[in-house]
Amino acid sequence: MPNSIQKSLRKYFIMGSQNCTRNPVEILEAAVEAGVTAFQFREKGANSLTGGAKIELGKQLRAVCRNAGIPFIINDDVELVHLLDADGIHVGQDDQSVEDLRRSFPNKWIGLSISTANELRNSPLTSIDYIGAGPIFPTTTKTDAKAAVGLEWISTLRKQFPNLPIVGIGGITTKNAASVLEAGADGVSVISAIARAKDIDLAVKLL
Ligand code: 3NM
Repeated sequence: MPNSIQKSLRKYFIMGSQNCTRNPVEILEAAVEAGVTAFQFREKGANSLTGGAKIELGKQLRAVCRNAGIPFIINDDVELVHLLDADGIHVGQDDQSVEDLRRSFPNKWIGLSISTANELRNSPLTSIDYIGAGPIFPTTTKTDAKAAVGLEWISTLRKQFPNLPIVGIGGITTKNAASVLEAGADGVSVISAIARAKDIDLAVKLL
């Protein structure tokens, strides 16, 4: 159902408790109410939860997505995908191989971050459902983010793969989101543009 993936990527909110200055469940509820089309639980990096606390928060966020009828994707945690019956998993180039993931999860969405032509050459695209392309703009949210690749990376990918679901990531704001779509992405994925917004409703509508 490629069409449905492309639609779900339109406003793709990513977050973990480390990105939030208030209750993550309330932030996700507000984002869902405002119209985000997918959510990725990315509990990772400095100040993130682990073990039982991560699972407990994941359960609550999963429930919000189930009630709203939007896909719930887990960042790079196979066990949690099983435990929370997530709709998919997103991984980076240095995480578990997407071919192994496809064997484990024949029917779930698998997203892969691809930042360069070299990574693209080494990525088994037949095993994935969508590409996360970025960082499009500079970002400080991910401390180990690569150098910004610019909008050209989206247009390059789009030219090569007219039908592959592509979502832009990294430094995307209400002000530059339209340029990401114009370059050919199916949608924008953001952390701080929503998690740190003063007015989540307005931010989601402007994305
Ligand atoms: N992945 P913000 S950039 C989680 O390039 C993540 O793969 C990236 O946060 C990548 O929307 C990034 O606040 C951080 O810039 C995105």
